[in-house]
Amino acid sequence: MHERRLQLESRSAFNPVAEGYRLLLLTIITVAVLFTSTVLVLGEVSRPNGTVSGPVANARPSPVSTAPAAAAVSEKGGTVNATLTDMHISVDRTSILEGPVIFVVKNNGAVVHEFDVIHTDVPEDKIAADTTQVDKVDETGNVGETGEINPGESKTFTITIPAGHYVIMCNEVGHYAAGMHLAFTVAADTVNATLTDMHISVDRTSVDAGPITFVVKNNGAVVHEFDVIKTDVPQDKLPADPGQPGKVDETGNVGETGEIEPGASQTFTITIPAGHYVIMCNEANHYAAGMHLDFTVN
Ligand SMILES: [Cu+2]
Repeated sequence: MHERRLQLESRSAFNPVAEGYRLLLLTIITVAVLFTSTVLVLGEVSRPNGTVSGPVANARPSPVSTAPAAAAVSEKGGTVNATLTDMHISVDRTSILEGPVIFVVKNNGAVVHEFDVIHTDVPEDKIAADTTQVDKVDETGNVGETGEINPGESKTFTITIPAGHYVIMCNEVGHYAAGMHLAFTVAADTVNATLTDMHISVDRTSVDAGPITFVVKNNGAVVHEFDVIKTDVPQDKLPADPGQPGKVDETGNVGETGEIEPGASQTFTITIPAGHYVIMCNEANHYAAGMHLDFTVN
């Protein structure tokens, strides 16, 4: 009996046909498993959101989606993403070029918070107490805010604020004192100009559209001015002003300093569209003497 069982086992184990089918089946299964794994791994890697499926990611409201539209209007400003926790404010940038600013604020804390933007020269941790409200600070200079945000929720607002120093804070009772504040800077997009007898020099001849601040210094010995003219005419081809000898036509003037005494400076900010401009001094005979240059707003 023992011998017979051995015979049966050995007969089935060494059956060449059965062995052939078994190897073929194993090979098919192995190839199928490898192929499926490869497809799964590649699919996972090529998906930007990792394991989050496309439909779920798309269903989630995306507050940042408003950014491209605003960016098309102006190259200045942009989006600031902020996160509120108990008790801290974090932002993905602490300065921005003057222009429309979109604040996208998420409350990741367990309690209600708010997000206030205050225009002030006071350092972030030196805002005065509000004399009428216990454990709150004075909101003088508030230029924009979310209002209260519930835990887990987001709010977005857009403001165009001038260059300067700002404090961002939460003014829920006790939250400022607990540390919910930070300094924020809006920087002017500045063109520095120097006037001499008889030349204008600038540190840049092109800027992006949006607010531009001209800082103009008269280093000459006589009075000069600084005029910005929107025109398709080249810098040295402005027509003469028939009514004023020695001066040129100022049609298209979008901003100027007025007269600047020797040694003095003047600053002005204008928001002008893309195009070609001529910058010049129109004191009598100064244009003809060479006080002009081409300027481009992109
Ligand atoms: Cu001049």
